[in-house]
Amino acid sequence: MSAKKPNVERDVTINKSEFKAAVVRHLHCTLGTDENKANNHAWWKATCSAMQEQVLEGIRKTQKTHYLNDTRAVHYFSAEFLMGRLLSNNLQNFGLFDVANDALNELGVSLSDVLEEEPDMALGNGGLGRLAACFIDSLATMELPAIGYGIHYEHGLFRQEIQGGAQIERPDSWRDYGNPWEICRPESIQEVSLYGYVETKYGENGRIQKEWHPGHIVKGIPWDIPVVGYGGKTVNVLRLWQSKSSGYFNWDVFNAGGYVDAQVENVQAETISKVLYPNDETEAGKELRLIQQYFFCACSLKDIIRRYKRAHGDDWSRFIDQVVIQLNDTHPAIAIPELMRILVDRAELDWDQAWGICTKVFAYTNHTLLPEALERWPARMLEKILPRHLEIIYEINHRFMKEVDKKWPGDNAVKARLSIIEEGNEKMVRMGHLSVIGSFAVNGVAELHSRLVKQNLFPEFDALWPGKLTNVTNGITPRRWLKACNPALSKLIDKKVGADWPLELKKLEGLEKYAGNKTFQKQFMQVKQQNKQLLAAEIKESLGFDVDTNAIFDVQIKRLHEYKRQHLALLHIMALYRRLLENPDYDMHPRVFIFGAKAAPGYKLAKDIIYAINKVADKINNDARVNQKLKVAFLPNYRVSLAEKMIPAADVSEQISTAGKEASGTGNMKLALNGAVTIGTLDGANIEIAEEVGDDNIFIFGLTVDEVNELKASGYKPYDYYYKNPEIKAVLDWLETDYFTPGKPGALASIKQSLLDHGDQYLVLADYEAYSKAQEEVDKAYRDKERWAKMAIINTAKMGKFTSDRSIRDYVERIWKLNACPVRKG
Ligand code: GPV
Repeated sequence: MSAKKPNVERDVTINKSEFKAAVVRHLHCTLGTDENKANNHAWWKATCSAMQEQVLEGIRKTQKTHYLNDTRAVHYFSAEFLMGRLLSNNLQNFGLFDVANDALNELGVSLSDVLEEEPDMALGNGGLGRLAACFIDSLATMELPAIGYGIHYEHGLFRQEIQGGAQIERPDSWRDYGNPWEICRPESIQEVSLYGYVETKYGENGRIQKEWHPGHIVKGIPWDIPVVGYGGKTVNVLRLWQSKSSGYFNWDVFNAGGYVDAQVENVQAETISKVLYPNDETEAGKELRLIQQYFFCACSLKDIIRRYKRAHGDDWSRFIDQVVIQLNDTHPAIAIPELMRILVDRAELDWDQAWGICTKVFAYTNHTLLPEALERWPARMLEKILPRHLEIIYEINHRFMKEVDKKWPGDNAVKARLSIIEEGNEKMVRMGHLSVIGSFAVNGVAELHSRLVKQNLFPEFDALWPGKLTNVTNGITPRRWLKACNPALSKLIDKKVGADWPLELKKLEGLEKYAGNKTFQKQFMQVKQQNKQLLAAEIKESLGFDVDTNAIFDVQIKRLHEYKRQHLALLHIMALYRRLLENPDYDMHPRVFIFGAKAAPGYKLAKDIIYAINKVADKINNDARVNQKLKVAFLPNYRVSLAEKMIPAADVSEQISTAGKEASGTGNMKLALNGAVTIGTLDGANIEIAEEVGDDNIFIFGLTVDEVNELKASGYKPYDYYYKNPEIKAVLDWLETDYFTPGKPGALASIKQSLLDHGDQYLVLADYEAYSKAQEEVDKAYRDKERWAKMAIINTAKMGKFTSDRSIRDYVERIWKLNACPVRKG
């Protein structure tokens, strides 16, 4: 039953001269250019096309194998897949990186320049979308039958520019010049209905029949993105749906002289997959967003059912053996009533039978406890867009309420808490409740988070269905996040523990015995130094100033959110600046604070914090009194490909969320894997990282979840900290002056206000002193070169647990019950 360990040996054999020939052939025959005229972009496309020959063979073999074996498969439903670039990954996973490098070299072209031509595929916001990308990498690597389902956004996450310190959003256009990886599958187009009304009919047998008469029909066009497993055997696909007008022309409107109005419907259909909502962890509440969610779920379910019927006809009895659907948060939760609709209204199964199938097919992952991220849809909106689904949700709820009454007879309070419908001014549908009720398994994404899901978010559900709520700690793919992004460290590791650690990450533990070895420490830190030089060059290119690579590279990279507390780091940076101004001999090792963060375009305070970081950076970087010791670099347009450059160069990893707020974090794992030492709170997966590396190899500070709760219960007063701690007072007051924003006093005042007058929800001031002390410990530790090298090595050595292969193994064994299906030659 368990997922087999993937095979290391390569199936694909193409040598350098064949690769060269293929690239040149594609320059000529696919791109219509030649070796003399081609620019790097053309070389990139030609190289992708040469790879794509191997990839397509892999897809064909994989699909044939899965079909012949009639395998059970997991269907990963996610509104986001943050894939990043694919060429380097596909070359690595096929074992063709060196072949391609040599081939291009002989053609007078640099592979690393060519790789830089690829636009990131940024069809996601942050951690949740990148997790989906790591998971499908692991699924293919472990030769598991799997398909990712999502939306083919025309525009992914916005491109961030910084102008005068402020974030400006620009549209992302990742496929403006064509995308060489995606394969259009017009033979699998689906139609999706929207709007309209429900007719109730009475069948011959007295059975009530519901018929949905939709007002609009849109087409879903599938684009397949190949997902190459490490070793190049299994190549799964990510299937993304693009919306198009159905061509269903509204002749009534047309004949009434409304030619333009009739065309408007086309525009609306194509709007559905136009753009990714850039809000991370905030419910949008917008009609188009709900339509996006339903659109991709309906297309995907039809696709799954078409494939099932090809093998099993109208016999639904084996559906639950063949299909499991993982819901990546509640974004695809509408798939639950949609499957009910198909089974009850279309296949004419009776309700109990249909519900029995549904509740054995769906599993749900919760990624947050933040109330503003828990999706709720106005019942009126659902009624308008999906009238039949709202009826089905009411029916699900009605039956569920009876079950609740059996367990807690007459308890209306518990019913109100558990109901899918939240009564109030406006009736709301709680998608989290629907997901828990309609799934056979529910998981959180780190031990602490899963415990809080059980204790705080869904306690009664846990009592009602013991064992349904569980934990699967997140993970990251070591292929992208070490092997590909940090080749120097990878080669050093190969020499010490062998080359199969990308498949068996626990093998990194073999490094532990060298942690105290001076020679190895030197080699390890030399690699870090090289990577810091590469990042320094990037900083110079992007921001125009030099940074000292002997300084501590202190990195905080993640979406900008108050709960992630970039402003805590900012206050501390301002305090260091102040200490240096007050005492030029203030003893600290030089440090470069490096940030990458996008703010949701409508999140005012998040944008203010970006502005403040940039303004403080300007001042510090240009102040000769301090800039030998202190620099701040905010790198614009943080994205997967930039993360791949920042992570290998980090000495310190900032993971400083308010305890209880970061469900897991995954950047924390990537940074530690690359030898960065964490300064962090006891939150999310930091706790499990601390367990792995040991207390001596991590800097833990701040309030625990229990202490946070106690402090809030006893009435937290941020002003107490302001008056008690002169440094806090000084830096907060500094924000109100025009020191950092000459001529514009008060331009940074909103941060101070949020921390004092608006109650400091995330306890920045309460944790300030502990953070500042922990940073002094970091400084002290770094100055002891041997101690630091040892810590860094142990961090890399102990990250085995956090491979996404382990997460997937957990899902496979405890939730999905899948078998690996090895793909062979031929
Ligand atoms: I809900 N997460 C995210 O990136 N976007 C969201 O909309 C939601 C959650 C993140 C969590 O914040 C991280 O702690 C977690 O590591 C990640 O999801 C993957 O589980």
